[in-house]
Amino acid sequence: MTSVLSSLLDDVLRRNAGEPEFHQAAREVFGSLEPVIAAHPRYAEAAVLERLTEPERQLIFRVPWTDDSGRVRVNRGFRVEFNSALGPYKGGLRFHPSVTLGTVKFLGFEQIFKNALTGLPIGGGKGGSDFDPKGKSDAEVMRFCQSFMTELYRHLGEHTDVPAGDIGVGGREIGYLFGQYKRITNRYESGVLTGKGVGWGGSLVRTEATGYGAVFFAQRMLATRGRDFDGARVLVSGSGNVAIYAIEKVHQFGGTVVACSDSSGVVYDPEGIDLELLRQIKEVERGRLSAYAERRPSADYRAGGDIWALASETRIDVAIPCATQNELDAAAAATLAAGGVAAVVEGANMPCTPEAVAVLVQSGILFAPGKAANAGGVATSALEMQQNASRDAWTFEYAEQRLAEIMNSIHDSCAATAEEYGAPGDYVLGANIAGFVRVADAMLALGVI
Ligand code: NDP
Ligand code: 2IT
Repeated sequence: MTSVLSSLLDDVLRRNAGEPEFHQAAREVFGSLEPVIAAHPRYAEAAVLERLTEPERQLIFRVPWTDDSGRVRVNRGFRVEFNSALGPYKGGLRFHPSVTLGTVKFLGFEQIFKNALTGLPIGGGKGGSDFDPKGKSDAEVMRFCQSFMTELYRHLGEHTDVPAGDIGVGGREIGYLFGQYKRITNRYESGVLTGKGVGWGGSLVRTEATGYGAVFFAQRMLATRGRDFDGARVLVSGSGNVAIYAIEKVHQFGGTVVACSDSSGVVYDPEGIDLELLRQIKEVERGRLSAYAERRPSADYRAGGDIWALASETRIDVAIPCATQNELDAAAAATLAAGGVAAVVEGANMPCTPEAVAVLVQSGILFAPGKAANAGGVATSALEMQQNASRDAWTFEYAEQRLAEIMNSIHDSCAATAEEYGAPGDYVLGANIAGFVRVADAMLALGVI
């Protein structure tokens, strides 16, 4: 990194003390930008990086709600409106006890580049709360969502800021949030939230889009080495929205997902994950993964286990981390490399530590960063906004075809950009530069704002 870039990065780290995940995301992007900043002095002259790393607006608010026993509880709500050069702020809401401002800033920063890569008119933002939906009744989740939206609604709008789901926020939460927005504003403004139910303004394929998209990306990337999913044995971490539909698409492509996980343990099922059973437990019963092994004779449950360690006991061709940030470290990467894994594809946001990425790349493993590989979710959110704007509803086949085209185009633009900047096969550099150029050029055109 040049001294100018590293002193800019030092400033970002200093001004955002105590936010290690945001530091990690910023460091990764800065680590790719040297060739593009050197080739185009206009970006430095207009202080594009200084502006990109400073959110346009950061909101933190109190969310009081009453639990089923009548006790008043208080959580913290966040929305970081990072960059709107390309369109309204767009990005999910995460409800998880680990959420801090730094978490939301890392996710919002990544979202700027991810959304730019989709080629669609969406800026970058993210939000959430340290509220834990686990173990809460539907009525408690509803009261929390209503209180959260009672503050947030004034900052939203289909042309301003459009949230969606993320960890802990799915169709149920989006429903309660939309209901409260509609009630407060007296507007049926469908395009203000995405991930809605298909019966009331949602898009077919949005639920599946992130997992499907990651596998479309992986398929295109594997093809550069003459490989595909047919007959492949795959690890998918997590067992939430992204994981479930990544598993489904791998199976449709002829591969076998032999393990998945949650924060309590790992299921190893050498016959392949039974998706119907998994969906019943996770989506219908909202249960834990341990229940899967209790009902499936071929499965083995390992409490507290490490899913990546399976690569040392059985053949694994592709790993798709779909749980959370920093879930795959250097030791896990070394296990995958020693086991002969061909590709690691980030379905989650920043699941691989920087040390893990270094090990994978040095081992010659294909590596797809989340901001490219998991962009199918937000891309389909933008397609949902498009359907809402035209009061239309597309078929599943058409929406999935659009998703596949977008993922192929993101893959190809990352690959071509890496090639152009002298680093063929480096999808991290390709994604960071391709995303940066699109948003930076828009920022230049819009002036100093
Ligand atoms: P869900 O809430 O549906 O599922 C999350 C899964 O990850 C669960 O299996 C959960 O296990 C596990 N998990 C969450 N936090 C932790 C943790 N701290 N430690 C260990 N395991 C954890 O979320 P999604 O599937 O929607 O999101 C998964 C990832 O994909 C996130 O990184 C998210 O940012 C990213 N993503 C999501 C998109 C979307 O459209 N939903 C789009 C693009 C990226 P448990 O139940 O035990 O907590
Ligand atoms: O990380 C992500 O891209 C998401 N959680 C989806 C965001 C969206 O607006 O659909």
